[in-house]
Amino acid sequence: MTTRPTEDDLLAVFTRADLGKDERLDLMEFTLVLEHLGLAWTRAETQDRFEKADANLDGFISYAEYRAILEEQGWA
Ligand SMILES: [Ca+2]
Repeated sequence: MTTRPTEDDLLAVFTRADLGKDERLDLMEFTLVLEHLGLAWTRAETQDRFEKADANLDGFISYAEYRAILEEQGWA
């Protein structure tokens, strides 16, 4: 991705990755987000980011948590 994604893009990426359609991402779905954003990480790095993104420690990434991690990492 060469340009900064818009809010619509970010929502589209989240929605596309949310295969369970439960408005939250598990680790596998989070991996899809990274692929959509063109970020290639190892399994260990992905797991580490996932755990950091999961602010309320429920094992899933909500849209708010997803937005927070994107901003914190400077991806959006
Ligand atoms: Ca969570």
